[in-house]
Amino acid sequence: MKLSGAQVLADMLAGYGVSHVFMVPAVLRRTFAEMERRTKIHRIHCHGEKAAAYMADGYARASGKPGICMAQVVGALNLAAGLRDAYLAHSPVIAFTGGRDAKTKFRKVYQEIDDVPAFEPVTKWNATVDAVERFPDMVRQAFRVATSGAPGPVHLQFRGNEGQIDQEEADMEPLVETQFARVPPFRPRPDSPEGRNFLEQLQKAEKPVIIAGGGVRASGAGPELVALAEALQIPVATSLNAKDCMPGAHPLNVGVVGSYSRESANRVVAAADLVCFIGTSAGGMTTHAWQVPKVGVAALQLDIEPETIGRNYPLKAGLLGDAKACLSTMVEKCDRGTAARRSAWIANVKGICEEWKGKYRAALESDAVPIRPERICAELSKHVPDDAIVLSDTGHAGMWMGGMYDTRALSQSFIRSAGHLGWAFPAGLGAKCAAPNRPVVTFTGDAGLWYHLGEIETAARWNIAAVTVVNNNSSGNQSKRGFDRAYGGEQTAKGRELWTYTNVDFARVATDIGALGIRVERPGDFPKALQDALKSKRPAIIDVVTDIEAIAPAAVSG
Ligand SMILES: Cc1ncc(C[n+]2csc(CCOP(=O)(O)OP(=O)(O)O)c2C)c(N)n1
Repeated sequence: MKLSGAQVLADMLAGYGVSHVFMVPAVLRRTFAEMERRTKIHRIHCHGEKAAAYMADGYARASGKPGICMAQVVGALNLAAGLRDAYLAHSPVIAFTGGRDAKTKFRKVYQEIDDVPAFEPVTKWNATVDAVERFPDMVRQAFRVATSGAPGPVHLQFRGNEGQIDQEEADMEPLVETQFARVPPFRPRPDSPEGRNFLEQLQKAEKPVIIAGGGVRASGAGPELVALAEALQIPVATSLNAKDCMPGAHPLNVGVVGSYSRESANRVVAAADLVCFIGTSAGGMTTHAWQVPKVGVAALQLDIEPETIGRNYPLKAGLLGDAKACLSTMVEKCDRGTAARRSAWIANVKGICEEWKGKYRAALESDAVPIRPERICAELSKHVPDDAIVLSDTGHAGMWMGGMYDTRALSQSFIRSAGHLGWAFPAGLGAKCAAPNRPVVTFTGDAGLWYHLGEIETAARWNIAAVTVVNNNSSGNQSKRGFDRAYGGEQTAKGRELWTYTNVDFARVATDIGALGIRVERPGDFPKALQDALKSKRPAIIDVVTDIEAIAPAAVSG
């Protein structure tokens, strides 16, 4: 069949179930024309390539389907910068850029450099499409790599600064492998002596803890995680990335462990005699730089990626497989009678969790004005709907939400920035595109919102009805502690100019741009503001005026 590259690409994206693509023009223009003629794909054009990448990332993490973002040659590195969070978070984002043409390269072509190397550290696969006949196999491979194993970003550079190769024709078949249209394409389930040994070790332990990570989330293994924890009476700590894999209110959930964490989780993990890592690379954030748990603790690890198993903690047993498949086998095969040997440990764990609640109750219920961020988190725990997707920015936002926010049910999702300030607002817009029928609520600081403020216009133009809650303390006050340290105790008054901003009412800014803006100055007004924003079915910014002196508790090591 003679088809143009543009026709093949449009048909294949539609075939893989892509509903939105995110970009800054001009790239693959003929493909966009064919999308309009041949598909129902929405073409969301943004105010910056980094925001486009973050939207694709939010789309991917909310749905498990690859998120697509694009840039022409001069915007390519802006797009690459935006892939870094997806790479850190194992998010299946596929980036298309325009690139060099063999006929003109090395002649000082306008706007052109060799972009391909810059994509190398932020992708699982980084390739060029130089002949139009290659569109079908390269696009299929992009989806295969993005979704399989530990998922992650892929980059394809199309020949021509705007990817003009898409106008060329060849005999091509737009074949689609729907198995790779979402994560995970495979669910390996070993029924092996290793699997049995893994379960035995877990059952034998008297003071075990499970640390669940993003692999549990990607695998959709929350229900199986809860079932195993209940069957064997094992407490669960999650990484920040896996916070939604067990309801926060569940009596066996001790909270988020690591650096942006809850004290009870770090204390329980530090006291455990066996740590079972599931779907987590046991990296620096989740282990508070390998202090919680200490290296040397008896450990088990289950993961989909062989090279992750045992990388950071020597193991008593490792298991290669899909979290959902392996956990469901363990639920089937486990000996519930062994739970009794953990009753003293469970009582101890419950005491630690109660102590945490007692310690932070006053802050979580605080009526103080300016508002305490802990109170916003507590209100979100109570009032976001049962089917909501909640996103959090990084830095202080990650600390506040990691420690103080709880999901109520497995039907709620939680997605966090893997380290980039400013990620959450555009990612929330992408999440809303992926799940238009679910409420989306994003929590960010004002410094986080400033990064991509222009995307309020994108949200208004497309009526992407995500709600964004801004912890507005007119500063990036997470930096306060670090600058105090740098000044050798307490910073000078002038030192504050390193992390403070002017006081801006983001509700007014949002209203001017065409979104709904609500300013909240008293904590009691927050629930109604959230309800009004969700009911409006419009993009909304809730600007919450908070206390610049409020600093999140630092992680404990034991
Ligand atoms: C891309 C990027 N640059 C810098 C940082 C470092 N950083 C982390 S938190 C933060 C300030 C956060 O300010 P805001 O979002 O307003 O939250 P607040 O600390 O005021 O609660 C900065 C600069 C980062 N995480 N990512």
